[in-house]
Amino acid sequence: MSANDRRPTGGPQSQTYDSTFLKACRREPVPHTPVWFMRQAGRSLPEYLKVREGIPMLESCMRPELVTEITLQPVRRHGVDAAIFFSDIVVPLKAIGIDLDIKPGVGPVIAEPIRTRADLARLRDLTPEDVTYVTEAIGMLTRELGSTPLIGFAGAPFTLASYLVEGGPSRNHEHTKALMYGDPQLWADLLDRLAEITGAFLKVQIEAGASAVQLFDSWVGALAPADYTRSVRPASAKVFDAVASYGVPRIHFGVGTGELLGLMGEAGADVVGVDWRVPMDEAARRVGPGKALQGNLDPAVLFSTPDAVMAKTDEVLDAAAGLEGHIFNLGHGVLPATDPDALTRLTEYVHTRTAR
Ligand code: 1CP
Repeated sequence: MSANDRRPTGGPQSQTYDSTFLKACRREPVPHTPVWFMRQAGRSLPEYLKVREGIPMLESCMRPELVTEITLQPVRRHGVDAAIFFSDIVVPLKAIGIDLDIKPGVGPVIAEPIRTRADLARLRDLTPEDVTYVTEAIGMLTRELGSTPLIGFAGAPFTLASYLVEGGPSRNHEHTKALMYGDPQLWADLLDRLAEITGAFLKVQIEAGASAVQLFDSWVGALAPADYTRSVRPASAKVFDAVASYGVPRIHFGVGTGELLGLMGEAGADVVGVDWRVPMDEAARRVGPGKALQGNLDPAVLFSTPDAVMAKTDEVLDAAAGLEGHIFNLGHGVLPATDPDALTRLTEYVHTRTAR
């Protein structure tokens, strides 16, 4: 089933159905181009730093009231068209008992990396009881958000595998690729396990009220198309299939994925996220008809002058002008030192320039 198919009859998703963001995801006409920013909550906001003070990252993801407050902060401040649930891609792994931490200034660190068949047994199924704090937070959030959609998210199997196999952030993904090429069956089984867990985690978020989901395959741009098709796409497709029947838009994004855009769309996304390296019109050619696109201002542009930001934004909007569905976003997450006022101005600028 595609995201276009049906209007929900009740619950939070019926309140957000006519929002500009969801219309653009469904490639319907919109009053203006909707805007949200990956990593819109977080260190760029002083109000975030204040409420997070003294609370470790993973712990803050498990406190529903704090999650609600942090998720709402960028919506209040910037007037963006969608909220993204405050959490992290490793939260479901923590929830099934993997010993990991999110280290400040580093990112996720895994105590014992997963590299052998015996290690696979540590990746048990995720049940809704493992993440009751997610269900609770999304319930609180959707009540507060009303007609503003909440985007749920998860890490895609490849990107999760890269953290689990490397043991932490990695530039070259050596261990991950060694496993992928050296033991294709173990690799396939690992990705399949992760697809089950990720699919279950997205279901929890949709059942709780998320109106769209984004699958982040942040680091899959490290792969050549043939390897992606053979070794990754089946698992990503399994995740998209797991949530297809809900009819909520499914967004797929990765960094440096210019050569993979068509294949990532074929994995089952309704919306394909584009980083800043490929112009939106070229991205549309690569993805083909029938999908909306999201992107793609270089987040570093926001460190430039307001005039330069507007000029670069015009380039994005002009390149996206012929698309059936466009959601404006950055080409990757908001950089921590970004001036929040630049994001507010950018949101207003896109709304005004695209008003129709
Ligand atoms: O203490 C802190 O503040 C830690 C910083 C931080 C934050 C605010 C991390 C550690 N994660 C997050 C929240 C987060 N992570 C969000 C919600 C915020 C929002 O978007 O409004 C989201 C969507 C994520 C998803 C995430 N985590 C991704 C995919 C998105 C992307 O940026 O590509 C990835 C790759 C991660 C791993 C991760 N978690 C944290 C860091 C610093 C990293 C990246 C580490 C690395 O470079 O490998």
